[in-house]
Amino acid sequence: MNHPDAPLWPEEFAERYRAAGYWRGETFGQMLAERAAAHPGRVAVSDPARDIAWTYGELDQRARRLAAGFTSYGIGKGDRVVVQLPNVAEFFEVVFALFRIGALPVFALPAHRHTEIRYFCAFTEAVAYIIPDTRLGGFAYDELATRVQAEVPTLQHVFVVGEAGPHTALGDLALHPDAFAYEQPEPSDLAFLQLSGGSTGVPKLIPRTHDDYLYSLWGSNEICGVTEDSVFLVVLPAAHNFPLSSPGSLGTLYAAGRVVLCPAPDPDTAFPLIAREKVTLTGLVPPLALVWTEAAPDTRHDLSSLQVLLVGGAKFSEAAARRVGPALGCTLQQVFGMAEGLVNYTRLDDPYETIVTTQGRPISPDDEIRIVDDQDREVEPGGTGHLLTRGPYTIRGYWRAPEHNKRSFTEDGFYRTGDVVRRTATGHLVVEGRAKDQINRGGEKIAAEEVENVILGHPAVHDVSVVAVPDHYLGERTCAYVILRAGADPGLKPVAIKKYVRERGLAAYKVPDRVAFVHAFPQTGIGKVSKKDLRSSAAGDPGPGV
Ligand code: J2J
Repeated sequence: MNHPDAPLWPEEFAERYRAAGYWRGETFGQMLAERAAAHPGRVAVSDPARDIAWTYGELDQRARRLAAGFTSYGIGKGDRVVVQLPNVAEFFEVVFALFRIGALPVFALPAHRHTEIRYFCAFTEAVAYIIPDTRLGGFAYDELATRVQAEVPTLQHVFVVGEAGPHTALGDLALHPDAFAYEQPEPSDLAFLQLSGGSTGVPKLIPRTHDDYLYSLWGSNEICGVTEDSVFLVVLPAAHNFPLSSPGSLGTLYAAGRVVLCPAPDPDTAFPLIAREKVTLTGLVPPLALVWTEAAPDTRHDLSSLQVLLVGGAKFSEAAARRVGPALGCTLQQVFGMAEGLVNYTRLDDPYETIVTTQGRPISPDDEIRIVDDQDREVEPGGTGHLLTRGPYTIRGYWRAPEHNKRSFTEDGFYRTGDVVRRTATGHLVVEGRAKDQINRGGEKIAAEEVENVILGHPAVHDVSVVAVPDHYLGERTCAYVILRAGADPGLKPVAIKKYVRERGLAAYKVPDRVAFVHAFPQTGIGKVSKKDLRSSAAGDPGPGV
């Protein structure tokens, strides 16, 4: 299928995925309307910290009103809208309103700052940007928005959840649902743009359709046992692909279950909510899973409703995986997924050893997996190699990135995940490493090149290389090796580089944990910087630095 901004599935594949029943011809708007008709009085979304609980009927009504409001501002099908909201109920009102009118949410994370937001707005030619007020967001997003609006000519509107300040309050936007007619999207249309963890200078945008994403939701629901009795706690940032779709909040809404928003991920915030709301499943990155398993035995809160804990986003060590069941009294489900598509889960009824030692197997019988060597030749069964994948919910290309797509996809449409894996005899994947130039900081992905480009802007810096160093808690941390210019101020301290990165307005998690000044980088045989050698020297003695 051709789309002006994104390569989609060739027609023969689309036909196959429809015929197999994966693509059900639904849109998000229809899905919510159907749930609201079937279960009008059942609670869909609760935001206990703010005393909000909306039924399916209310959520659908709110999304329709907001859709009319957006339409009255001239926002419509295909328009991009950058959404940067914390875990608040309005996140769902906003995204379902945008889904309904076929406008594409661009899912920014609350941690993103000026550099990222300006890029998302400019690159997608966004017409609107949706933010929380300072009280809700804990950061002056309104000031950021004013600045970005002055820089990006397409950005006409800033809508605020809470106090409007100089912008427009989202609450003032809701109009009567019949006030405006709008064109609704087709199931094969794009639904939103998700962010890639990335390994390049600027983040890539992932175009997902209604058809493909909805399949990943109901496919996940079957595997994770999500039904209308499920209560899913959104602990990680709501817009991230994992808590959104694996099976996440949207999977739970698909099943007519209940979504509960957790404003912060620490046990002191989450455990009382689990007890009060009788949460049945949630998803965590490994460092949080460690904190939760440490805190659970001493808690006075009743966690017995919790049936399944999904852990993914980064490798969960076998030792940590073994601690989950005893500490939390629930079943661990490992998940190895990616916003580009492919999601693997251990199955709830897998043997215990499989659950604690593998990262699961794909959702779909039509998820094609190839494990190849550096020359794209399949490795021996059970061998370790690069993971390539293609299937009914894995993209065929990034949004407006034709050159990059030639490198990230094979000619026959397989996505090069950058992950190094092996497959067990049962078809489960074990993540053994990574070939992409990325740091996975406890599930938060950092493209080395993005940070390197920022550091290269420092007047005293001649060259820089950002690598991962092992960390007991996060799995990996970042270390920036910097070569200074010949005439650089000898009094310059490594900490000045961190400050510089922060001041460029990059998300805080991308600021290097450690900066070290060096005279040269180790080279590979062909004269390229050897990040492998840098990583091993960082893991050993990182030398002087901060
Ligand atoms: C090792 N590495 C993992 C795991 C992801 C569900 C779960 C996670 C994501 C996600 C997601 C891993 N062990 N269990 O979107 O729907 C690393 C791999 C992968 C990259 C994708 C979902 N689970 N990873 O983490 O797009 O390197 O999605 O390619 O943020 O995270 O990152 P992201």
